[in-house]
Amino acid sequence: MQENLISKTLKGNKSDIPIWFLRQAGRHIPEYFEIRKKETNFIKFCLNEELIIKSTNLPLKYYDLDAAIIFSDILMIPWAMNRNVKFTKNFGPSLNPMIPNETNIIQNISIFSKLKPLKNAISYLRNTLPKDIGLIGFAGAPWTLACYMIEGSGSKDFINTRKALWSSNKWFMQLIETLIVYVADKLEMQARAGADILMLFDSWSHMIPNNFFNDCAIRPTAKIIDILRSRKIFIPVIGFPFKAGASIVRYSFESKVDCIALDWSVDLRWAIMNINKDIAIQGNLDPASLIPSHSDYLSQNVLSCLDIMKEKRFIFNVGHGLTPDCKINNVKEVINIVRNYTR
Ligand code: 1CP
Repeated sequence: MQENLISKTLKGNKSDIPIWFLRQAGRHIPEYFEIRKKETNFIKFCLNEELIIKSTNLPLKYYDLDAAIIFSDILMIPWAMNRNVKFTKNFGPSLNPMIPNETNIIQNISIFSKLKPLKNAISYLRNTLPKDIGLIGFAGAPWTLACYMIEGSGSKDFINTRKALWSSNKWFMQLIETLIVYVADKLEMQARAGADILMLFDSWSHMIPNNFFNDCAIRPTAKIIDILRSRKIFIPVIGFPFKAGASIVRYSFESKVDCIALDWSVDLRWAIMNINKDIAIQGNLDPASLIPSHSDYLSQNVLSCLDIMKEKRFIFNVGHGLTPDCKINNVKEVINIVRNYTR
């Protein structure tokens, strides 16, 4: 039985470089829309065991990857918390916005029973996927979930969320504390069902005012990992503090993650000098480099990332999700370069 390369890298191995792609299961593969047509309501899609399994497996049909990421969405926790989450075509998610100081934050929700199809799909996938393919479970980090829950949708600046942080701080931190437990529950459920690796997406961490970065990103992440370890879940956790700038240094030392995922704006040479040397690094090709039909810079850039990370525990990935217009041939070219690279 062969362990997957990502788990090996996360545990200390430095031989071959593993590769997978953020948002690899979604919209850049035309066949996804065939599967998606079977259920037009996106929440119901994320609760349909058979469709979760098909979507998770889809990228493995096209690419030689080291992992599958379970098909779900970060907003399934707010959905389970009865925030009336809906996805509208060409608009994105909408939720009932939370009013600062509203009292109904603490609800005794059972993530385990609400997200049972996710659990069943993971068990099935772990039993059927080859052992050398890692299965990644994930959740949104508490700050990013709070952003959507207070704003009621996506936003360019999450002004209402930031305002609530300043004006109703005690309430805001109570919301973060509640989310910490639900996120830990969702991650625990995925680990128990068979996930090999967990990932926490803090996609809006660049919206956190600097003086609150510890309270809103680092401490909640450390607390989630403490809860998991206290529940005897010891699989590695990858943290993704998207675009958080220099704050990622402190995050790398204090958040207790086993690996930090870097966005495309981070200079890898700077990262290896400044980031905690005891954790692995994942990243950070610009997903936009996979859009043009032909680019002379693509292979050059992939090779330069590999050369910089030659001596490090490194997982090759993009620095944010693949976009719907990403070209399948470009993804294949990148995989080829990484597979043929010798350290
Ligand atoms: O109809 C559709 O198909 C909707 C598009 C879609 C898809 C394919 C959404 C709505 N979510 C997903 C799946 C998804 N979401 C996956 C797994 C599949 C994959 O590999 O694509 C993952 C890992 C996510 C995670 C997610 N959802 C994040 C974190 C990662 C990131 O991109 O920063 C975030 C922020 C979301 C919220 C979300 N869900 C969907 C949309 C359109 C959005 C973004 C809205 C916004 O811009 O604020």
